[in-house]
Amino acid sequence: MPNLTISSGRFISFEGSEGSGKSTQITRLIGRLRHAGREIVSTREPGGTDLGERIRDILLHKDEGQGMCPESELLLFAAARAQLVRTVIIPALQRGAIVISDRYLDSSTVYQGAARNLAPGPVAAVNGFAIGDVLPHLTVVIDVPTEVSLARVRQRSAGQPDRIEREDAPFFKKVREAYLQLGRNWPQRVVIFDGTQSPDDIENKIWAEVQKRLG
Ligand code: T5A
Repeated sequence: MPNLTISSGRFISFEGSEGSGKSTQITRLIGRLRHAGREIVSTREPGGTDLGERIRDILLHKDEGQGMCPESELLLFAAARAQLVRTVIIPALQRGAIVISDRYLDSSTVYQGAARNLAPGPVAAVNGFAIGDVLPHLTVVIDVPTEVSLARVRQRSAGQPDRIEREDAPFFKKVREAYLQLGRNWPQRVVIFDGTQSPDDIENKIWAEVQKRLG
C-alpha cells in the first residue's frame, strides 16, 4: 500500500491482455468518479510523462526497438515507471486525488517475467526500485481468452500491430495465465473481472468493487 505520507489519495491500476477492455472501463470509471466530485488523475504505462512517452515510442514503435533483449525491455519499462511515479503519481496522491493507471508494475511481472521468461527475483527487484513503496490500493485485471484478445487487437490495429502485439499466441497465453496467478497470489489487491461480459456489466462490477474497497 502507498506509504503514510501519500495515503490521502487512492490508486487504482488496470491490467490485462491486449484488447481486454482496460481503456473502455477506465473511461467509464472516470465518468462515475468525476460525477462523485473527486479529482481524478488518469495516466498510462509506458508513458504518462514526456520521458515516458519517448520511451514508449522506442518500446512499441521505433525501429531502434527491434531486436531489443528482454533485460533492456524490462529496464526501459522500469525507467518510464520510475519517472511516472515520482513526477505524477506521488504528487497526485499527496493532493488526495484518485490516480488511475492503465497498466503498472504487474505488466512487467507478467510480460517481462512470465512471458519473456526473465527470473522473478530480478524482475521484482527492478519493479521495487522503480516504484518504491507506491503500490495500488486496487488492481483491476480484465481477463479475456487469448483468442478474444488477439481478435480485438487485429480488428483495432488494422494490420499495423506494435512490437509486442506481433508476439504469438503462446506468448499471450502465458500473459493471461500470469495475470490469473497474480489474482490468486494477491487477493487483497488484485481482482479479476470477466472481460467477455458486456461493457455495462463489467462497469457495474468494477464500480461495486471500487466502492467496497476504497470507500
Ligand atoms: N507492457 C507494458 C509490457 O510488456 N511491460 C510493462 O511493464 C508495461 C507497462 C502496452 C504494451 O506494453 C506492454 C503491454 C502491451 O503490449 P498499449 O498500447 O498501452 O500496450 O495497449 P494495451 O494496454 O494492450 O491496450 P489496448 O488498447 O490494446 O486494449 P485495452 O485498453 O485493454 O482495450 P480497449 O478498451 O481499447 O478495447 C479493445 C476493443 O475491444 C472492445 C473495444 O470497443 C475495442 O474495440 N471492447 C469490447 N468488446 C466486447 N465486449 C467488451 N466487454 C469490450 N470491451 C472493450
